[in-house]
Amino acid sequence: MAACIFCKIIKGDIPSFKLFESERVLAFLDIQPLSQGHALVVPKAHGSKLTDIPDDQLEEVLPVAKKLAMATGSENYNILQNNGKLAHQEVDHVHFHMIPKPNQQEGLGIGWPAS
Ligand code: D5M
Repeated sequence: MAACIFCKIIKGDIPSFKLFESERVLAFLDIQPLSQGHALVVPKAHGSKLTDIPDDQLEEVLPVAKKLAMATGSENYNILQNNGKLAHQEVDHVHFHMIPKPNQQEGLGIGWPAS
């Protein structure tokens, strides 16, 4: 979709710090990170809501988020999707956040990229 910021990132028209890319999924660092390593895992198929995305386009999402989480070296993280305005979705292209929550004893790994 022409006006969609994540479609522009997927096309390479807007720069991003890429962490993982496959035919169906792109993962990159969030520009407004809630913690160091906050990543977004984005199905390349455009859709505003989770129900807009065909199941086969979602298959890789959780495994990729898991890989990214493992690459932080911490077992503490949130993986979440904000779906709809009331759920605080700001970008209308489905995406999943992987937000590390390391405690003070856990350093973040330097495992980027996690592929
Ligand atoms: O979260 C949308 C997220 O998208 C928010 O954390 C900022 C992030 N964002 C917005 N534009 C960019 C670009 N250009 N690069 C990287 N990250 C970006 P939501 O779940 O919709 O509230």
